[in-house]
Amino acid sequence: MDKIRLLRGMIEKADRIVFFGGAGVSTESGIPDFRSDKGLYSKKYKYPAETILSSRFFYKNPEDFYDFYKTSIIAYISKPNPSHIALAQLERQGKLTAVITQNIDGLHQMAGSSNVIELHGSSHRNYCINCGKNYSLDYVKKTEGVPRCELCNSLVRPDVVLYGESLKPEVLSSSIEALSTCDLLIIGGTSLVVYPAAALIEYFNGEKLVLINKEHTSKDNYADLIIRRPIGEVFSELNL
Ligand code: CNA
Repeated sequence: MDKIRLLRGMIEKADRIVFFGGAGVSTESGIPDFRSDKGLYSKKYKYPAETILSSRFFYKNPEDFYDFYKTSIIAYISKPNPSHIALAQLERQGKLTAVITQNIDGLHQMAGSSNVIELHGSSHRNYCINCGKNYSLDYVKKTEGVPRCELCNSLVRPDVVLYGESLKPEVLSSSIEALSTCDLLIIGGTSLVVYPAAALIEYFNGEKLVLINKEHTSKDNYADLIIRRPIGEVFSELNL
């Protein structure tokens, strides 16, 4: 049987589906991932991308951080693709209980998903590190250079988890709850090398595990079905 039909059958049979995804879910929306051939880690910058996206670097060199962050990440945030749209549709059908994402682009919400657990936060939320005033993504995009607070002129930072920072406990606990109570887990567009996010899938204890990723991952051996194709194409063909 072809893999699309197999996956469709699993989705039909499941009552509680969770989707766990990463940057590969948004590459078909034009947002580069980190580790693909053309991903951000393959480009030459003044500093390695992992260094720039660390908490230590952010507070020491906000100019360089924002230069990279604005031109290489948030500039590309555009429109949801068929993966985001199909996952929102599955939630409306009462099949999908949660999307757990490592992405910070907000495209799942834009597509209409409501239970989105953002492991690494969101570029759509920003706040002043001194007084806590909130700012939109637009504010950050439109400010030249480093965004500063209108009230106290302090640094505004994205509500994203930078390297060296911890994931929020409530985000971890809701992910564990969703993963340990679903019967079908679909993992897609993630290299599964970023921890602790990748370790969360160990909490899955349900019937079927599906992996949709262009490349091999360390969890391939755990999967009941592996589809090594662009995930947007897979969801389009599913025709949910
Ligand atoms: P990654 O390490 O870059 O891995 C992406 C994986 O997806 C790779 O294995 C690719 O082969 C695969 N892939 C790429 N495109 C597709 C596609 N169309 N269909 C199927 N597979 C595809 O990214 P991870 O998410 O695993 O790493 C976690 C980091 C990346 C998180 O901290 C994110 O915040 C961060 N990130 C997020 C965004 C975003 O918000 N859109 C963009 C870039 C990086």
